Amino acid sequence: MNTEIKQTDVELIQGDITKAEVDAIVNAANSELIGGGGVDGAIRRAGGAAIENACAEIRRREGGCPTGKAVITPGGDLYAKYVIHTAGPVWEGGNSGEAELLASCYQESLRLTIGNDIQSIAFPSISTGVYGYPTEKAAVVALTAVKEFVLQSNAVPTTIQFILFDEATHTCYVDALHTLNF
Ligand code: AR6
Repeated sequence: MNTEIKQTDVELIQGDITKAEVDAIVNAANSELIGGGGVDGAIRRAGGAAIENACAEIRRREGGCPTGKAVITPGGDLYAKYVIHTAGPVWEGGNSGEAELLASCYQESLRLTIGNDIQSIAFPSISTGVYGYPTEKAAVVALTAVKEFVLQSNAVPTTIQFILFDEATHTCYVDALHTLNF
């Protein structure tokens, strides 16, 4: 599934983000930047000590990464040169600012591509695992946030991938892309 917005290619792929051949991959982290399970665990295992060392330094310097914000580290042993860590919201029913925080994760991550020479970036489905955000809703928020960033910013990566681990998640993003009329 490919679609063109301006000069940016948005791709929805089913697969494992640790294998992505892009300049930066995004990690669905926690605000403490302490390694967890899910995609966070997979990225840290594949990337090795360079990621944990850089996260430890950010923890010392800044205390972590508040929900909705993003920080950048080297990619270590990954193909990707960088990992952008963002802390998604925990789903609490939808009336606690979850959608705004989730949109912010995507936009703050994209903002970090500027100045770091990142032409291609891959996102997982942030918050829809352990954090319990309903995937249909999260897909709409994610794609809308990316679309807004692309339309508003002058410096945008040429390739933005969503790498969705399982078929059900991939289907939700494909449906959302159609609904949003990208
Ligand atoms: N590639 C792509 N997507 C993946 C992969 C992978 N290798 N592995 C899992 N996913 P989750 P969250 C999908 O739980 O909900 C961690 O412990 C997964 O199927 O990883 O934001 C952190 O440290 C799901 O669709 O992230 C935090 O504490 C999506 O990635 C907390 O979990 C997100 O699931 C963050 O929870």
